[in-house]
Amino acid sequence: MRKYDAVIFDLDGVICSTDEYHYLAWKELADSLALPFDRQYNNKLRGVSRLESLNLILALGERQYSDEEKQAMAQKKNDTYRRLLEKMSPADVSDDVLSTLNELKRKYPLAIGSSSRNTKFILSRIGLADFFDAVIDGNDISASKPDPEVFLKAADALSQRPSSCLVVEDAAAGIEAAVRGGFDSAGIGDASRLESATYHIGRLSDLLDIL
Ligand code: B16
Ligand code: MG
Repeated sequence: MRKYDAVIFDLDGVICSTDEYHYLAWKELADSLALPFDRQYNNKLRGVSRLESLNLILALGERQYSDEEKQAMAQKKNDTYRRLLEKMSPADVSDDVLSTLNELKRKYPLAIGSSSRNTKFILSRIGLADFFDAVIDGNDISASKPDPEVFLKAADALSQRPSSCLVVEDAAAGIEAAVRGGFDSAGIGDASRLESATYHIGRLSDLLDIL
């Protein structure tokens, strides 16, 4: 008997990598504010929403900003980020990821559960706009990871209970969201070192040993 009936994938860091583009866009903003933002600090922003990411960056300085100022900064960062995303293409999906997705699609309904409000744009850039059975992203939720809302909505969209779905995540906030939502999880990348993840995988095709 199989253990899971559906798979929910995080996008950034699992299906493709936009980390560097997030970093470059935040770095441009942080430099303009003379804040000491670097690649290591950028790791803290993984899986976290845009506004929460901005708050973490602004916490590197002393100054307080109004909500309007923060909205303008987040918009500026996103404009830079979107310009960088234009460079993405289907070549940004590795052979390992693509073959694993195709193999799993023959057996399971598949969903995306991402904090990113740019999810649909990224999926179209990488040639996967119509691939998934459900896509729940930052535009569909009121609380971002580590809140489980994004995964609960993805399970619901697939008409599945959380206990029937496996969540695949690269970020600590995403694994915590899975645990809080009652999902088993497979941690990849940074999340492969987290004890709270149910499985620890080195590459996406390792899922084929679990599913
Ligand atoms: P946006 P995921 C997350 O995507 C990223 O990991 C995180 O770094 C980013 O701040 C967040 O999306 C919001 O992205 O500014 O595009 O709305 O890992 O949940 O797929
Ligand atoms: Mg991620």
